[in-house]
Amino acid sequence: MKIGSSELILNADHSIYHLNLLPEDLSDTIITVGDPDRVSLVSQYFDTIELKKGKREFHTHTGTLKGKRISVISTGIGTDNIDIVLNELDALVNIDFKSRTVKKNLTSLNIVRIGTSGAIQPHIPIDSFLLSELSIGLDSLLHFYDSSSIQHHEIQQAFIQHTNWFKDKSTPYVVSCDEDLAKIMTSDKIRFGFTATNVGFYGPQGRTLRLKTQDDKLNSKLASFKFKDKQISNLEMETSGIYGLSKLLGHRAISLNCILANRSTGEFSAKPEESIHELITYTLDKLTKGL
Ligand code: R1P
Repeated sequence: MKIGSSELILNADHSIYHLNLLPEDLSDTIITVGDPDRVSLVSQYFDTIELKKGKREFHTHTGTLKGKRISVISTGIGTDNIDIVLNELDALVNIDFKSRTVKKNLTSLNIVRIGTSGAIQPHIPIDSFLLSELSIGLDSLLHFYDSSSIQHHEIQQAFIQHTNWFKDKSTPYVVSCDEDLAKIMTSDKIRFGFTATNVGFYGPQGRTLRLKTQDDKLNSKLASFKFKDKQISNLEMETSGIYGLSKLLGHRAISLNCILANRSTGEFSAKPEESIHELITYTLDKLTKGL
């Protein structure tokens, strides 16, 4: 079936609407970062850079490292942006832009997020690296898709019961990482975690500057939730969307977070740039050796 020009929007040069990329601009190994300035922090390690393109907060560099072609792209902040990035990355590989039809042979992308995050468990050290084994989406993104089959309903129900979840907010959804990619990307430097993704940085993550939140116990309810041996480890703003949409579209995704803050002890990293830099070199090393 032909996809209309209001649904799959292409720019004058036939690049995709927001990412501003052509199909040939993209590798099947993709690193996502939130901050557009972090794109060059990653690509500075490439042996060659063939492409630098951008539009809005979506900046992409594609190049090679030790013979491996990698694209690094910034997503900006939030699962609303993740909806755009994941759908457009998928369209670049799985939709024929000329015929506007879905290709017969689909490509599966390897997607690795390098992000920053705040821990909510006191034992998680500042500057440590966390791979989200699971993510609970407190945003509503996945509910706009036919996604029930990939949600972990048992964990969701237990969470709703434990937190007496708000009646005026969408149902939390739990999604998981790609286990094969997680195996490749892990080592004793990485701890596994259960990441909560929410729609904001302040109130939705229990931060109060001048505004009172609806429930001042939200973070402590998240931290005290336990499902078998799983406890929610950290808070950020993208992982649930990346995992949910990647799984639905047939891509492999993991999210690596550098823990810059600990919300339960009140600490913040004394060397955030250095720690992010270490996570970048760790990820590139694993990607070039393992994939
Ligand atoms: C908030 O400061 C931003 O930082 C975290 C949050 O998820 C949010 O996007 O991740 P990034 O460092 O990847 O942007």
